[in-house]
Amino acid sequence: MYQRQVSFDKPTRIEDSAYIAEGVDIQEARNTCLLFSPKDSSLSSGVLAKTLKIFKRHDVNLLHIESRSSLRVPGYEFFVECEAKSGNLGRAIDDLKEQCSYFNIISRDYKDNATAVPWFPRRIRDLDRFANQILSYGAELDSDHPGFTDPEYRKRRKYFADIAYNYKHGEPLPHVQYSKEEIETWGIIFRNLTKLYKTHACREYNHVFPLLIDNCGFREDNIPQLEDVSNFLRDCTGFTLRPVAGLLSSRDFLAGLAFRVFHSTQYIRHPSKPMYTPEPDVCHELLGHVPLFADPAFAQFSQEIGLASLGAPDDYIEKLSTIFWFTVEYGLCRQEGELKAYGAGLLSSYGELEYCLTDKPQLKDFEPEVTGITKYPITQFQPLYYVADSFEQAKEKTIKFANSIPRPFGVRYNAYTQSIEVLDSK
Ligand code: HBI
Ligand code: NLE
Ligand code: FE
Repeated sequence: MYQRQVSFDKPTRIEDSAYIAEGVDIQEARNTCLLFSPKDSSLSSGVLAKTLKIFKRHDVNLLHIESRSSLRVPGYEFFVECEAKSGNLGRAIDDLKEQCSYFNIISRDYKDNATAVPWFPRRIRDLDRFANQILSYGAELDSDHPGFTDPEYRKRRKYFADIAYNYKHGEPLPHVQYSKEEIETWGIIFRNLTKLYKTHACREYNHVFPLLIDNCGFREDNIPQLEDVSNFLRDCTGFTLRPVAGLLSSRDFLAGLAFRVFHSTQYIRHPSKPMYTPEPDVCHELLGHVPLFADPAFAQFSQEIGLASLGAPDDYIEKLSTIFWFTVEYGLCRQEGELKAYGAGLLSSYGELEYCLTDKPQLKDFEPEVTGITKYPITQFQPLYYVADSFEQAKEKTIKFANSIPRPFGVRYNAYTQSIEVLDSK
C-alpha cells in the first residue's frame, strides 16, 4: 500500500510527537487522532493545504500527519494526530466534517461520542501514560487483603508502587533488595512449584525453565531482578517487562501486549498466604508468565490479543480480557494425550496447579466466541478451564475472532520503530 509521511510545523521531529511540553497537563496533552478523506481529494489540487488551514484557524496543534491513497473512497486519506483545547478541537472537527467524505476520530473521550474510536498508544513510549491510571495504589489495600493490618507490608507495597509510578520507557528496570522474609516466601513457592512442573506444566514451560535458572538467577534463595529477566526475554522473543504499580484497566494492560511489553508487578504476596493469591505479584509474573513469553508461538499469540484490543469497543475489550483470562492466565492444553497447564495463574499457585489437573474442575475446548463470554470468579480456584490443542491453534482461532471486531482500520506493529501503523484496510 502506498503510504508516506509529511513532516509538519511543530514539533519538528515527527517521532517526538508524544512529547509533552513542560507544564502541560498530561490529560490535556493526550492526543486525538483523526482519519479522514476530503471530498474530491487529490494532493495536487491543494485540498490538503485547504484542510490544514482549518486546524490553524481553530488553534489545533498538529503533531503528526500521514497521507495515503484511500481504499475506501477515491482520492486520499489523511491520518492526523493533534492536540488542542477540547472546544477548539470540536469546532475544527465540525468544519472538517463538512469537507470530508469519510471521517473518523480516535480519542480518549470516545464514551461521549458514539462513532469515535477509543484512544490507544501508537509508540512504545506512550505506555508511560498508563503509570498514573492504575486501579488502586500501593499501600491502599482492601480490608480483606491479608496485608491490610500489617504496617510493614503496606510500607513495602508503597515502596514498590512508587518505583513503578516513576518509571519511564527506556530506563533500566530498577533493581530491588528483597528482605529475608520476602525471599523466604519466594522460597516456599519456588520449592513447591518446582516439584509439580515436571508433571503439570506444558512442554514449552519445562523447556524454558532451566534457561531461567542458568541465566536469570531463578533459585529458591533468590528473587530474580526484573531487569535480568526482561533482557533474557528480549533475546528470546522481543518481549520486555515494565514495572507496574498495581492493576491496570484491561484496555491499558492488553495494549502493552501489542508492543510485546508485559506490565509486571515487583512486590511479593503477603507471607501468610503463599499457596494462592488473587492478586498478581512477582511470583506470579516470574514463575507464571515469564517462561511462556520466551516461547515464540506463545509470544505471538499474546501479541495478537494485544493488537486486537487497540481501539476496540468496550464490549470487545471485555471479551478479549476474558479470552486472556482463560488462556494466558488459566489455560490448559493437551500434549501427547495428557492435560498440561500453560496459564500463568496456575503455574504460580501450587494450590491451584495441583487442583487443575484433578477431576474436580469442568473442562471445555477453547473456542474464542464462547470462551469470551464466560463468567469466572477471580478470588478462588477456577471451576472451569478451557483446553487448547496448541498455541498455534489458539492463535489462529483468536486471530479469526479478532477479525470480527468492528474497527474502521487495521493495525500492524512495526518492530523497527516500535510503533503501531494504522492502516486503512484490514
Ligand atoms: N493489570 N498489572 C496488571 N496485571 C494483570 O495481570 C492485569 C492487569 N489488568 C487487567 C488484567 N490483568 C486482566 O484482568 C485482563 O483484563 C487483561
Ligand atoms: N492465583 C495466582 C497465584 O497465587 O499465584 C495469581 C493469579 C493472578 C491473576
Ligand atoms: Fe497474570
